[in-house]
Amino acid sequence: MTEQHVYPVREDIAANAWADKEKYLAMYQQSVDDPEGFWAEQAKRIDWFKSPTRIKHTSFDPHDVDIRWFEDGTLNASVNCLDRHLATRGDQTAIIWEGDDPNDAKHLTYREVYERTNQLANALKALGVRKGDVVTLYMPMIPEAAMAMLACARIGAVHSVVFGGFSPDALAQRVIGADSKLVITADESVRGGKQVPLKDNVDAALTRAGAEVCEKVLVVKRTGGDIDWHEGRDVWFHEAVDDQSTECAAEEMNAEDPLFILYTSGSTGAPKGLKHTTGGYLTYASLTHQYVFDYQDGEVYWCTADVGWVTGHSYIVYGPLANGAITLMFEGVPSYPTHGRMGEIVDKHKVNILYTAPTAVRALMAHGDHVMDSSKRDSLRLLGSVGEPINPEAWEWFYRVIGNSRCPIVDTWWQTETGGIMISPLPGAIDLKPGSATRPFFGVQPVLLDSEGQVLEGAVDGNLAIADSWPGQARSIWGDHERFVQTYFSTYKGYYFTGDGCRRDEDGYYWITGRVDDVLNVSGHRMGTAEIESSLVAHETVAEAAVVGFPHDIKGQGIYIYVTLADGVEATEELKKELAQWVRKDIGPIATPDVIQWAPGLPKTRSGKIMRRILRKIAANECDGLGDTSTLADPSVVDELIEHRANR
Ligand code: 6R9
Repeated sequence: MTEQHVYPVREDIAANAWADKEKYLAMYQQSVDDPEGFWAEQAKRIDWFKSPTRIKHTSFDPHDVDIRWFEDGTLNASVNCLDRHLATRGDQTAIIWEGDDPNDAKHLTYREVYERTNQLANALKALGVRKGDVVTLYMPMIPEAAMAMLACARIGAVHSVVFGGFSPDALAQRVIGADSKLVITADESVRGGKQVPLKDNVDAALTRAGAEVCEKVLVVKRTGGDIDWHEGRDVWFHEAVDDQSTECAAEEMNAEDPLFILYTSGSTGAPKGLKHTTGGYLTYASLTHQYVFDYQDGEVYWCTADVGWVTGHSYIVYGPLANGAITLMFEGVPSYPTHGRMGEIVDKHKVNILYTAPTAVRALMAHGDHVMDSSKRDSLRLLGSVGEPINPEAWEWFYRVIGNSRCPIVDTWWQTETGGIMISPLPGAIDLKPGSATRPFFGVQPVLLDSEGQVLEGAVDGNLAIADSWPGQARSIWGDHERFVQTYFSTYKGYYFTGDGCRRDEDGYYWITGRVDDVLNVSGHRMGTAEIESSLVAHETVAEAAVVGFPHDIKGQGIYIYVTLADGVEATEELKKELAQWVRKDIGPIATPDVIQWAPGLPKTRSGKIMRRILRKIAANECDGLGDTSTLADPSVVDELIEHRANR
């Protein structure tokens, strides 16, 4: 462990930062001693129609999980992201868009985004969208995606963004689950020089049983590629929007009215639509964006995530725009047309703050230091990491090569469920240790517990839970509050359980060790093993399947699959390929299996539970330390699996 290596706060950063050491400690202390007072003060960063007087009403009691913040306040998120900046920075860039093609870029000012968003909001109304309706977005990384989110917010519709890499079935499941009447998409998206048929995927999704709830499809013309047209259902975005008025009165929303749903994977069952509400979420996204990235007026800020993930919601759209920041949105992939692209974009747009994922850093690192030779990256001041634990080697490389040994790295731990960053350094306040997310943000009280639910003190390893509510927290699972309670509040009574393991060191720093449940993290994307397994068993040749993660140099975790075939089916290499394609098509490219091993039998307890612990060890090639196998119904299956381990 390279834990001894500490990077002290840079004095020049501390001198101008929003928080130095003393200020962080004082604010943190107040935030936990007097949450009401602290958050009442912080809520003033938001423009309210009616300011909240009731600040915090939260219970983690499993019999009555009830989370409300600022509950008598009213506001509109799009007003906070757009209208309130017009007077002071109407002509300042809000969004820098960098296309997949390096020759494609544009700048949109706050006024331009405001006007287009209002037009779109009017168009949505004309298409029959009303307050409380769910609108599904299945879009490329183009400014229209951000504007669609804000237009929904403006009229009180709830957006549900589905990552553009998901399959038609995955999209259909989410459209149906949210009872969504309208989908906004594009003809095609462009990534790495290739077209992705978004509209075709929507067409396919809407043929699935139940998907007829969706009545309208609004289509942005991105490439002009060939698409099918469903008269009466499909509407061109430009035709619906161009003639609308650039003024649309903003709906007055209660702080606890839903702002969006975002589906994410859990350890069991279908993906869950986490429900985020308006007042607490926006306050938290904007406060964390300011302090964690130490955002200073006029700086160019680039988060490389996709808007299909929570990181894109909070740190491309809502946080930065609420703060009047310049946010860069990149359509493509970091390896196209060359591996130097990320650095070239930094130089081209003079990016000051770069927020990316460990998997992207490791992919670059694999090409050696010269991969960054095509850029200087002199404009960078701060780096950020999110999505999975960053191993100290990748951290050091990120710091030395991308950041020219000059820029602090904020390693930000958080989740779809948390709405915003929870554990992270503040660059002017907290010394860095490569691989550690360091310390909690204001209002966040991390707790480590053992498997019996005992709270652990001091330097120790445990399961990470949070002791009290913070405003950005998800309020429920859409349409299934009971599942919300079960998933997050029943493991440890009185706590929110994160599903992550974590170590606390002697200095009180937190080191996230990864998921302790059956959730995989592949290139920073969350995937439930159960989702992949149920996809496989739906194939006629498969009797049973077990999915585990294994250590992967670039992706962090790879997908390793054990398949038991149905009687009489021949185990061929062709079939392996077919099954890999099947999963890819069913869920999306991010779920493509890395390894498939035939398993005549799976290790099970006598009660029939698959012992994943053993399968994980075999997949990681740690066959010596399998631990206790005495509870297995048939221990010989393990020897068979070890003997035929898939060669990698
Ligand atoms: C924001 C986001 C959440 C899971 C989370 C954890 C892992 C995210 C991390 C990290 C270590 C970090 N994770 N950031 N692990 N260090 N800085 O990624 O949300 O997609 O919901 O994933 O990702 O395991 O529980 P989401």
